[in-house]
Amino acid sequence: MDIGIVNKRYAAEVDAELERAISGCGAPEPLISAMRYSIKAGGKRLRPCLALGVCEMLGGNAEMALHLGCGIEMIHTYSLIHDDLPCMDDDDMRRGRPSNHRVFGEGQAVLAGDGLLTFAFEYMLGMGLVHESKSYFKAVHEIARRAGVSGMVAGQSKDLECENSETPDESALSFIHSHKTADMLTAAVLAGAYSADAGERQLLALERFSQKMGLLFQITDDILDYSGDEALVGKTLGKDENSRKLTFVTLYGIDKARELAERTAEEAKSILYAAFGPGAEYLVQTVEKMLSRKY
Ligand code: GRG
Repeated sequence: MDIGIVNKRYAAEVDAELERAISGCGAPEPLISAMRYSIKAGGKRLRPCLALGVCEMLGGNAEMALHLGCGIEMIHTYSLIHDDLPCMDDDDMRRGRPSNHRVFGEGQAVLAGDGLLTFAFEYMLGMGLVHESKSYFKAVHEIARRAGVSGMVAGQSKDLECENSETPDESALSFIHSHKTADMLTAAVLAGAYSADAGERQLLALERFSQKMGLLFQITDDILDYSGDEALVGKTLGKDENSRKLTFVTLYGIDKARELAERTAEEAKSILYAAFGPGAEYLVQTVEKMLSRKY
């Protein structure tokens, strides 16, 4: 399997479905343009690809995974728009182009984020009425929980609280990455699993795997902020150190952060081999790609 080819196929399906959904969402101008601007800004589509990849790995219903994956991508995109606002990370660039509020103004950017978040659930629940599957609704509940006040929003809140903190705090860092970053990746993996009616043991193994993958993703994100290529990453780099943000690089240094990334990738793969054997090739390659990512 060549994961690059597989993900290209998934991303094309996701792009087409997102465009179809957003076109019919009923938002007026300029709200619709602001929502579409960020949705179509060229993200990696990592989360919907994960949902589709896990669903295919377990022989599930690809339509369900596509609908859940697109909802997750809308939620992810809202979080990026809000994260870039001056009251949060204050970033001028995202996905290689000016961030949403730089183009549409702060008010419309807040609303584009609100719109994507709310529409994500309108869309996923609407599709749920077509699928009529209890597992699908379990997935929507899981997504809501992991995006919300005990998930990504909680992680972002702690992250803001820890900015400029004088004392490095490992437990705060662990809380931040596991909620701000890993929860939405976990939601995507579990959405794929629910689309395949996965059993408890598979769900548990995938949850454990996703937490490791989320940790790996955050460490590589912090490494890219320290030593990545701005043109490839598509956003302003070096901000973590300048704003004395709590990250794996500011806490442990670059060499230890790289070591930790490698160890975490091995741990993630071990969970996969133990639970799924060679059938987990898609996720194994995802981990390897994440470890060496340049953007
Ligand atoms: C505003 C509630 C709220 C949350 C914001 C997304 C986020 C939480 C913060 C962004 C800061 C950050 C770098 C988080 C690390 C993980 C992350 C979400 C990175 C961006 O995801 P990618 O690389 O982005 O998958 P693309 O653009 O490819 O989709």
